[in-house]
Amino acid sequence: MVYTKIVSSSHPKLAVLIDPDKQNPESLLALVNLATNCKVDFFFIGGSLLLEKNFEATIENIKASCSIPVIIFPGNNYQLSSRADAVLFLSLISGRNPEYLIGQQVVAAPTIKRMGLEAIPTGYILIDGGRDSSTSYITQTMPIPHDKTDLAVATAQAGELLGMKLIYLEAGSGAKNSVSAEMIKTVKQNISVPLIVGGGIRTSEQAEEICKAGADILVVGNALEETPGLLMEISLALHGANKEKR
Ligand code: 1GP
Repeated sequence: MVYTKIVSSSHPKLAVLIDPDKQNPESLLALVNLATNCKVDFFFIGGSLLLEKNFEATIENIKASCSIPVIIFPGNNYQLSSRADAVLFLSLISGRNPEYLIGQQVVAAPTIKRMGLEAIPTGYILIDGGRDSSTSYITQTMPIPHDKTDLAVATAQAGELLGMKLIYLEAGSGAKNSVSAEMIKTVKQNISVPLIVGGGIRTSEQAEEICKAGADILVVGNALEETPGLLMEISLALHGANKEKR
């Protein structure tokens, strides 16, 4: 079970986000090999808007090339596959759009059950990352302002009380500013489920700061497209943050 792996230790874990539309088989294989060398813990796969029909094939290719678990990070209810190891069953709890709080989930649930796919209930919280995000536009929801830590904490607590097993603080893919260390630290102190943090992470220093603040899983996507070498730096930074946590 993927969730068991997530909670099995308090070491910060590293997830690489793969947007299937941005990969071809060669670039995917290179990324998978790099991720294996960098001891990446999970692949997240999905996107706000997928136009190419290679979602399934991308998962299949990853599974054929490595043993890193593939977790679907769905932009909508079409992004499901029985070949994946799990799906983040997201509810956008920072928003007030019923379609992304429960509507998409109702459509997806029978398929997930039929596939026997592990679904991990996840409270998805969008934080202002300093620029308009695709998530905000597609879901027609407002992010929580970057400095409103109290709102992020209350939202995360509500998610936990509703039974969500993970909380995801998301600054949006390609965010100018990642979620602040102060917000991560305060949210983490006020919940007891693992915390995922992503959006706009471009340096190993940022990664280290985010893990020290309390993130259990760090998600990196965009930055690796331009600078694949960053993955090794982030992986080493995580191990450093890990030593200080212990
Ligand atoms: C976005 O949190 C992820 O959903 C990753 O963001 O692409 O900015 O790394 P980046």
